[in-house]
Amino acid sequence: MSFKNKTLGEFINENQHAFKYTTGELSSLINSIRLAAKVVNHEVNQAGLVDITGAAGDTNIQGEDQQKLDVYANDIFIRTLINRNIVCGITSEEEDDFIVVNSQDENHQNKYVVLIDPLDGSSNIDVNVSVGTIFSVYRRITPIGTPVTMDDFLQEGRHQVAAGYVIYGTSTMLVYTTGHGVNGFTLNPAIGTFYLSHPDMEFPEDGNIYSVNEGNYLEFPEGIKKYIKYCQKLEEDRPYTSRYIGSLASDFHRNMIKGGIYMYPKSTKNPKGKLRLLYECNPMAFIAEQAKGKASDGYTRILDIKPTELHQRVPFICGSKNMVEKAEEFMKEFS
Ligand code: AHM
Ligand code: MG
Repeated sequence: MSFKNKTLGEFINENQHAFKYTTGELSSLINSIRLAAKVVNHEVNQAGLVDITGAAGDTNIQGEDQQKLDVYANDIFIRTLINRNIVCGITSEEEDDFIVVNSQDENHQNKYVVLIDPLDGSSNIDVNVSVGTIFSVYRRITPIGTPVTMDDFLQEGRHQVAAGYVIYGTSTMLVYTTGHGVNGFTLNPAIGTFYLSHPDMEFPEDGNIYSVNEGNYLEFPEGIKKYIKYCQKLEEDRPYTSRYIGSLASDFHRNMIKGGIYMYPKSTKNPKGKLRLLYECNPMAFIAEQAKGKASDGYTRILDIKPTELHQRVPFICGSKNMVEKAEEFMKEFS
């Protein structure tokens, strides 16, 4: 990456015209997420200092309560989106219910809703492993001028107009799509600017990485067990390897670059799967399809599932097209 690379701000401006509703609202929205991501990144990078500066739940030197990072990230994203007056509603993995946002004139004129998992994989923070933010954007379906309703949030994933993730890792990256391919931007922390580092990202059609929490193996459906055994069987076309971070954005990101499959099937412990359809699976599925990959619950395309509740969980299989199709074959035959 050099200073010849485009910045995220330049990229957003240049690609605004490619979006069918060209009011600039979606660009402002992505810009707000970019800003909030930088603020959260700064805080996540301080996490290792917690023993020195005080743990979450403690009171800091100014007498303010220190927040847990996931609560902090939630506040930052929600406040940034509300303050910039560009969305009509927000729902978050950290909130029980959706938030109705009034535009400045209190007239509910904005068109977009944002669904967000502000700090996914947050149990990894204590051990200095990457965490992420995952976001998803839809156009409201209820009339402009009225408050948003649950229907605006419970849209099938195929109606997303944008989705993306941020990884707070060895480098901080923002990867997103507005339905015209997937592009990745890396933060230069010295100057606080994201640069286009990964243009036109695509999953290789095939891969050799499978990512799953094998601690739950005995509880998995038969089709998944058989697929895992298939991955482990050493044959000429299958020198597979297992990689699992336990932080969805990072596992997905690695698999998109190298070729692989991520699975969070249902199990006795999580009878519907663990991951949330609205905050985790739909945005990742949209990005995966835009990057020529696939995402399914084992039988059905994730983006075609009609959500019935905000915090709904679904089994999730996502990654290189041929690998996901193979896992689906095993599900059809054995589960
Ligand atoms: P969270 O939303 O509570 O952080 O859980 C989601 C995370 C994903 O990032 C990750 O892929 C998965 O949970 C790991 O779960 P497990 O520890 O059960 O393997
Ligand atoms: Mg999560």
